[in-house]
Amino acid sequence: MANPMYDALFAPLSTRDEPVLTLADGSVLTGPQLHALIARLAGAFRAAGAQPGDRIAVQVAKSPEALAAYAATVAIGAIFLPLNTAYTPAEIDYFLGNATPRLFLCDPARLADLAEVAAAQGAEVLTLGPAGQGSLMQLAGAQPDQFTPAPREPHDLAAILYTSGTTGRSKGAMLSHANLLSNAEVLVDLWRFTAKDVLLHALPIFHTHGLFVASNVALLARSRMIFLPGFDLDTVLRLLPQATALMGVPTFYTRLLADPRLDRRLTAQMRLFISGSAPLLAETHREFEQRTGHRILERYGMTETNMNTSNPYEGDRRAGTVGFPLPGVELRIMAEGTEVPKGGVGVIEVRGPNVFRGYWQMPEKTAEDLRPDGWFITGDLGQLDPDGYLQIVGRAKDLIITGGYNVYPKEIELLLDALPDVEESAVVGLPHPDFGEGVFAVLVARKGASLDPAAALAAVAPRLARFKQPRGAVVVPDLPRNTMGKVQKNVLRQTYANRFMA
Ligand code: MCA
Ligand code: AMP
Repeated sequence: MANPMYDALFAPLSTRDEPVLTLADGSVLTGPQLHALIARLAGAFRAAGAQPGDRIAVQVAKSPEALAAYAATVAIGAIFLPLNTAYTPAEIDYFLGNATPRLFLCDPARLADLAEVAAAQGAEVLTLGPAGQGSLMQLAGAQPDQFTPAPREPHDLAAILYTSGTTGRSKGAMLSHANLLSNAEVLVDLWRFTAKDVLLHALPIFHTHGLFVASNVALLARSRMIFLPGFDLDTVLRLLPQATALMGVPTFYTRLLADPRLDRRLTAQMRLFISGSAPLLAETHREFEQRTGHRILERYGMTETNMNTSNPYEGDRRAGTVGFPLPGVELRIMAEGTEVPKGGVGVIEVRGPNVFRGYWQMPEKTAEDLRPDGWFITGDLGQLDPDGYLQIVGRAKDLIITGGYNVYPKEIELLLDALPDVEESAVVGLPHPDFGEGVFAVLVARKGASLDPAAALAAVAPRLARFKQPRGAVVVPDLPRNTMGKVQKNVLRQTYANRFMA
């Protein structure tokens, strides 16, 4: 019986008798070793009571065991639910309450903070630390290193990834085996990944970019991965000469460019540099080419859709554009209910086998964004140039992208507005030299209250992952509004534009 993702991505490991993961310290895991690890974790999940269709929520450091936990979840026919390691217990409480997972896997060092949250939401806790310590591996130790995967249909769910909502509550994007696999197949082909490639993997594996774009593509193409716990500049520079491909967010590229060690010699054997998750400045694209001779390939995706467009592998990789729709993906630019003529600006909509199956238990939210005929409304503003290259020119949604992580202002505004001395607030993204955009709060004090901006930020900090916390704030008498009474965030962005630029 078939299990589409297991069969395509993980079953082949059993016969790849070669290193498939190289770690930062130079140690390796061969295909059969990783395959056996997946089998033992699958056995452990089953022993802990997980059934096909159950959610398994995971908030752990990146490691081979964490990657194997993803594979093992797929193997038992359950649904993988990865969570940013920066999330606080208050944030985790929401995800567990909404997704009602059977199991919650967390770092043993955070067990004291999270056990109560998990118990309140009815999830059983297992632990996994960065070095493989914790109860999961203890349970796995007693399991066989062979495993028969649970049968799954292509439309069955393989993962739920949460993406923030404009109302401030995150929505779980339901992704099927067919969604994920079809996208990986297209990308392997388009970007020419083969068994000769070595992917320098420095992204987190709790979001689409590192988990599905990077890991799925490498596994499907049987490429080796240099699997790093995160983006450490010195380590990446040291290991670049051993790699053929890198996938990163724009911050990776600006940090690399800021280091004089980046040059043609260091990147001579590289085949491909890919950027996505946030806009890559045309200037970064040009500087990178001048310094290394490589033209970065920029692509565009979303949690709900995986990848939608890509610059060409062969042909002109145009700075400031995200290229063409992927094979099998339809794309249109819409304004006021109709498709705009080529060259016009409107909201990007996409349709194809990559488009998700809706938001977990939120049919109204699904109906707002996913049309009955399959078109998904991205909320990004785009424009097609005469040659058909897509340019992202803005966002119809109120969203900040900082270092590749999405922050929805509404979530932070709700917390700030609830403070006793705050009358109202507006949170905006301002140009930031390292993260592209930095989070900034504009506050209005309640009548008669004396409001200290730093104290206000400190008060909301415990409920927000560090990357969501505003890095600056001001108190103003009033927020600028248009004639409809809507806060003019564009005016705030202009007024404070240089706040983070030294
Ligand atoms: C860390 N910090 C951040 C961020 N990351 N603050 C704002 N934005 C961030 N992205 C905080 C740290 O907690 C720390 O706080 C301070 O900033 C400095 O941290 P630093 O050591 O410089 O950060 P880092 O650990 O080096 O991380 C930066 C990073 C990382 C490498 C850019 O954020 C990262 O790996 N980003 C990739 C995100 C990603 O994978 N996105 C894909 C989403 P303190 O001040 O307390 O010290 S998927 C997606 O978007 C779609 C589908 C797509 O198209 O791909
Ligand atoms: P996520 O919530 O992680 O799914 O983020 C998806 C959003 O990231 C998209 O809707 C875009 O706004 C943004 N994004 C992804 N890739 C790019 C890119 N290459 N250029 C500009 N924005 C991007």
